[in-house]
Amino acid sequence: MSYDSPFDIPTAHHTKAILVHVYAKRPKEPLKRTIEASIEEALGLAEAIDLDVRYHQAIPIQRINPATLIGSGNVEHLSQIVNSEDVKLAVFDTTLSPIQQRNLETGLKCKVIDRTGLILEIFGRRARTAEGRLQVDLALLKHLRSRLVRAWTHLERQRGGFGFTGGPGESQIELDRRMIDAKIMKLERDLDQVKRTRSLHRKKRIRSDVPMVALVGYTNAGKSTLFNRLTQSDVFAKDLLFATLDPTIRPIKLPNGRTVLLSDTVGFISNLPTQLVAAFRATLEEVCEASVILHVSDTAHDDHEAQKADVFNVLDQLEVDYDVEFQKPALIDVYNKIDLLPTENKNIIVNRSNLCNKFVAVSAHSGEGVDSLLFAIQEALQDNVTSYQLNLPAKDGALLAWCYRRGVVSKREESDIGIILTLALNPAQYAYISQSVAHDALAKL
Ligand SMILES: Nc1nc2c(ncn2[C@@H]2O[C@H](COP(=O)(O)OP(=O)(O)OP(=O)(O)O)[C@@H](O)[C@H]2O)c(=O)[nH]1
Ligand SMILES: [Mg+2]
Repeated sequence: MSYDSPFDIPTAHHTKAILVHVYAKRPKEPLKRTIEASIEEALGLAEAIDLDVRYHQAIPIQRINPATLIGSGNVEHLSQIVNSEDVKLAVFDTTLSPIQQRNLETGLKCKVIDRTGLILEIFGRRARTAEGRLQVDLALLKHLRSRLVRAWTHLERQRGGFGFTGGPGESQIELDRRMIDAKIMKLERDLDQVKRTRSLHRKKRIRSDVPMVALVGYTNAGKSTLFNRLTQSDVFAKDLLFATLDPTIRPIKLPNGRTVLLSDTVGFISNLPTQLVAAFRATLEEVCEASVILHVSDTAHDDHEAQKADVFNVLDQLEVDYDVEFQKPALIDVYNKIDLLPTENKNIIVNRSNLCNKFVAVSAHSGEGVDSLLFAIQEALQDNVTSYQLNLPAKDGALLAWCYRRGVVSKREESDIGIILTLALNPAQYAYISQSVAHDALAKL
């Protein structure tokens, strides 16, 4: 699939790049991550678009320089490296103002992108479905609109096709802004359509009473690997940040025979641009409406705790109303990659997991703990159930099969007129059955 980088980063070759991480020399709050870990992650992001990072540096900042962020001495030093290594791109692992970006490009004599730009570039290359493309394009345009200080070559190339000639005397920026606004409006309309279709699908699923279980977590936590193990499928999973972008949904069977739908989706990261969170709302709505959220984390990662905090931060931005007390949706903490832990640490986590089913230790890699996870999901879904007795005429095989498929049958007796079932039903299941049988056939126990 060809991809036209909005930041003009060549996609065919390993572009030579430098990476600059900046941090406050005297931070107001203690840092959540070490500087090394932050650089490691930024290098991972650069790798995700095949950059050939020739040099990286962490620069302490005492005072933000409004013109260049890092000050002229640092710019001079970096420009020498850019020159000697024939570097084409400088990635700043922070947010740059449009002015800083432009001045840095002039000073370094190469293209400059910041963290948001880098993440948008990755997402742009990963998006495969029409919906993914729409969401990325929308986030990208909003990003570009917020930094209209110069003519964007990307827009330059596309200009002309939209018929925005503008009146005489209008500035180029105003023209760009109008063009972008028109495109944003169109994309928002298209996305609305996608949302409507998604919501229809969702309503259908709710009607058919197949609960949704959503995987969420930091990028590279192992969501897709776990998804593949649970669904016996083969979606793309790799040691790569943002390997997954487009959501996938597949059915799985719980130990009691009940079928649920499992969804895999885009991972989160610290400082996820708000435009991206907003743009991916349609995709992430699956998460908002899931009956159970599986929060997958990489237990073996040094930044495990900081990553968890970042995920909950994004869930809050999405206004997902999860609940560890198993109201709706239930949240299960899945501690993944336990195979990588030293035995002692692993034992502590596994023991804790044995005590509480809101917390499950697994290895998506080896399969250890996956059975317990299935039981934990089952348990979370049992929440909110009431016992009923159903007198079912023997001829109603379809409803009988429905009850077994959903694993709600706890007792079965045969009588002269049919079958008497004891059922554990949640309100949606109760509503479904009560519609399908005579009103005195279903009674609360
Ligand atoms: N050792 C070990 N590696 C794992 C485990 N689960 C996943 N991995 C590895 O971790 C890397 C990331 O896995 P993915 O499943 O792609 O992670 P993800 O959460 O889907 O990541 P994104 O789609 O990028 O958000 C891959 O190299 C997996 O093989 C595990 O339990 N143990
Ligand atoms: Mg994935």
